[in-house]
Amino acid sequence: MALTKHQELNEWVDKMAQLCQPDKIVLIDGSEAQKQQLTEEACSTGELIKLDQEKLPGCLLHRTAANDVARVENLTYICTRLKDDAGPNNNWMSPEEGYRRAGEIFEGSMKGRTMYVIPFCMGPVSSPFSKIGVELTDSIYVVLNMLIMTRVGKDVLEALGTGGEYSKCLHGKEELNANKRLILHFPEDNTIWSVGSGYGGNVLLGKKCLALRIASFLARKEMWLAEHMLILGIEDPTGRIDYIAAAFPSACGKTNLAMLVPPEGLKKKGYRIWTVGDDIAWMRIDTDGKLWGINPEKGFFGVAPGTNSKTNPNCMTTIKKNTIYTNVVLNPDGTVWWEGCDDEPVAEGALDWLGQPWKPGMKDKDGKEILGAQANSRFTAPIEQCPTHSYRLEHHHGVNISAIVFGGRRAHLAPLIYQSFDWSHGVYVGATMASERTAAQYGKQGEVRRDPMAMLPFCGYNMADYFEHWLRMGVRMRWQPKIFHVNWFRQDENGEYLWPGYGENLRVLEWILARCRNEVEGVKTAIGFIPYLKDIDMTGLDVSKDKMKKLFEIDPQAWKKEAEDIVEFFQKFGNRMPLELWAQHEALNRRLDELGGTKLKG
Ligand code: OXD
Ligand code: MN
Repeated sequence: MALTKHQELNEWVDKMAQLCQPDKIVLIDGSEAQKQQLTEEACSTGELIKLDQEKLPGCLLHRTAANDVARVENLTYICTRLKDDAGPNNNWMSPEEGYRRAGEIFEGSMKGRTMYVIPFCMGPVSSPFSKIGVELTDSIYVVLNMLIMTRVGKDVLEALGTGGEYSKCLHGKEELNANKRLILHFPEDNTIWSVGSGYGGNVLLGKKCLALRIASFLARKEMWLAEHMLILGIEDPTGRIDYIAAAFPSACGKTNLAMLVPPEGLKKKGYRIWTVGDDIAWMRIDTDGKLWGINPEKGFFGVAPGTNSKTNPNCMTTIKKNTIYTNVVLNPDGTVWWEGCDDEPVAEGALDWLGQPWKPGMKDKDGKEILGAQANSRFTAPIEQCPTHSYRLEHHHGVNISAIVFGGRRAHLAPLIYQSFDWSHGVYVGATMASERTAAQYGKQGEVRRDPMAMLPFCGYNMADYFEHWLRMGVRMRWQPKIFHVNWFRQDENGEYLWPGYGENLRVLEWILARCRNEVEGVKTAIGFIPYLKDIDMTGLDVSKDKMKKLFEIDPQAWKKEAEDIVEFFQKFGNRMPLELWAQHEALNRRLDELGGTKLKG
């Protein structure tokens, strides 16, 4: 019997099966029974470990290979016919070379294994925002993660019908061999091939590969935005909800911000936060001329270390059941542990993320502490388990976006918050974002790298064209969201954080809302508007005036230096770079000369 009613899809699955030569092909139908059966199978082979089902019902643990713990930007390629279309922001290979090189690795790679066929939908099934994909994989871990992260199964095939469009996604573990690892995107063919890895960001192909790289390419063609952004709603005591989309590089606290708990001091104001998404936003201009957004995902794939009841209590509730943990410590009682969680590590009998006996305080031969959980260890959990999840998650047209926030991890330079002068300046602010590298990426941690709109690793085409696209989107909108930049990570001269972050960030979001509603004035500086200090509600928070001053300090010399760095970055894109952004750059330089640094106003 044919696999599906979609003839072309069946033919593609056949063709990929001829290449990979699996023993069996199994269609994933999204049923609980099939999920249970696959879970049992993976537990019997050791691919997954069942955790204590009373303390952590439905929870599982997976360990990746030691060399396979993060996204591999150096092995991630955009395969367009013309190299320039991929741009200097991407590694490039021609489609012929990509299919040939990966094809050689895929050849026969699923012998003795099963190929699972996962029909999935990014976004609510049948929403005009949504896109369908089909992922072929030989990993049960991938299947079970996709069941949490995306909408999977019969409804999706129904929506696809007999001839609907879908992204062709092929994944193979191929012994998790780093020398045979390639993450290839063929945007012109709506195709993704990923081989040699088992790490989420490389293999859950609906996420970074489809929902960002391929989707960004499609979004430019179809006039919408696919962004590396969380979406949260802030409900005020009158019941009005404003939605904010915010872009931060990986591991900069997007998940925490998306589930923020109002701080004690602001509790009596009665704000409520609604979580729409923590990682990806797809946004379209609706017939009202406003920007509307959805979260195409249905789960969280979040970073475990540092997650606890203080930093993110809603997340802690979310991950107590039906969660897949990856690369954390296994306690002898079948529970899990990671650095910066609520509990003390157990003294005896724990296994580290590699499955080796581990004790707190263990050191390696160079005297460096051995981490129990891998620094980029993760949890995969359903969004509907989050106490703050938005009731709009299944709404086909999403939520209206009032503000866009860009943010980076900068020890110096960027103030706590500033607002761009207008859309075009806001695009410049996003295009010049920079952040210090974290454990989610390979490379030297702490080093500042430019990461425009937090999309550097995820923009599936030439970023100069992407900036142009953002500018055009602004022109098309009748109501443009206001654009802001935040930095929760500014430090003083002793390396101490100046701002407490987490729930206290609501104080900054409150100013953003007040600006969107034209309720407060801003102080004009060379880089944008900053708040009058009186407009940031500090009730119940003890941050000295001196620290506040430092948080908002704008050092014209340091900004001039930043501007030079920006020139170097923009120049990489040659004459494809939109002139409008160069004009914004000139204007910044002029304002730095004219206005100099900040004069904070009370
Ligand atoms: C992620 C990332 O996993 O950005 O979300 O790396
Ligand atoms: Mn991300």
